[in-house]
Amino acid sequence: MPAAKSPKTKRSQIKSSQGNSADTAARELLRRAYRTMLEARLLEEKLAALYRSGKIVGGVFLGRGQEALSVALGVHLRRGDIYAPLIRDQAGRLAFGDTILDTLRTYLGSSLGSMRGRDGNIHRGRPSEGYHAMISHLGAMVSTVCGGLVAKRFRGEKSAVGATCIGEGGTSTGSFHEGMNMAAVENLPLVVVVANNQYSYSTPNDRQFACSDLLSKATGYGVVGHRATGNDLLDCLGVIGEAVAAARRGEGPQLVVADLLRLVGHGEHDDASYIPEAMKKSPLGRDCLELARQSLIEREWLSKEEAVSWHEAVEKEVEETSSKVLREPPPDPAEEDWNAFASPSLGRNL
Ligand SMILES: Cc1ncc(C[n+]2csc(CCOP(=O)(O)OP(=O)(O)O)c2C)c(N)n1
Repeated sequence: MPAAKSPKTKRSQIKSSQGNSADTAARELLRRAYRTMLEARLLEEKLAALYRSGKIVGGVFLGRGQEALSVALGVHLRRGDIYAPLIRDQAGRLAFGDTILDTLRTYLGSSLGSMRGRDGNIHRGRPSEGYHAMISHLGAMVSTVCGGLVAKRFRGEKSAVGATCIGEGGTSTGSFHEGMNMAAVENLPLVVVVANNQYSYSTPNDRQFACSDLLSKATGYGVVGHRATGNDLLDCLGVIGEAVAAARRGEGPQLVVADLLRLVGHGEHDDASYIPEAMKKSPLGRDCLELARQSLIEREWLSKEEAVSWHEAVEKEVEETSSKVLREPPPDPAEEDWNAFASPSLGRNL
């Protein structure tokens, strides 16, 4: 039985000095992560506008303010890994290989999308590529990733990791407990990233859990804990990079807890008026995208001109893709052949 491991605090492994290949790799990783955050932000702004103009059916839940944490997990996963994103993980999804085109096709109900216009917005994935479609019931994805990892173990696939994200509210569910416990007992290469955005919808943390520090849950399960600053891209990349590497080395489940604030309502139907102004103005409320841009420019890893041209290019791509998808055909019920419970094309590589 492995001994309970104490939570760790890891600081960023990404240094600002320049001149060797490690620095070049760090620079490219940071630039790629920032560009992906920008894509997620501008894509979600478009989704919010489409929702308000009545073009999207169902809810729209955004990850504004959580892109640094989300992307940091997505960029550290690779082909053969399992990724189960949650509602605020547009940035992680894009980093894991999802596209602006397929995202818009799903939200706008195009029959040409991977969900063929049949499923709502965030419940999209490609299980055969290890990209799990989200189940709404909070905590459930911990178990689906554990199941996928056990399947890989049976097949003798040794180097894959499985990862999921969850809000702090989701850590209060029975599913989270069962999944974490199973991962710990089986010593699975699981990485769980907890975005502690202080509110579970409108419920504040003191009505959600009684421990003084969420990271102490790691000790309770006997897994390694890491702490990241949720709106600091460099820190998120360093800490999550270490957590993913440790899981890949066979060191068992890793729990990352990051404090931040979502800079929008729970969904686009919510104005977040329950979040106090003082909290919004505190360091927690600083915009991770703006901080990442400043940090890249200060290091001279991105010029101001490049930042502007990236913004314009992504905006253009989002606009053009949205116009194209709005003209695509909706699903035709008479043509449907996709079964509710099993489909030969799904599930081979869970
Ligand atoms: C088991 C379960 N209970 C309730 C809900 C409804 N619900 C969806 S999101 C949400 C709030 C989640 O809060 P948190 O886990 O902190 O994530 P955040 O929204 O803050 O990112 C709730 C209550 C659900 N999906 N599943």
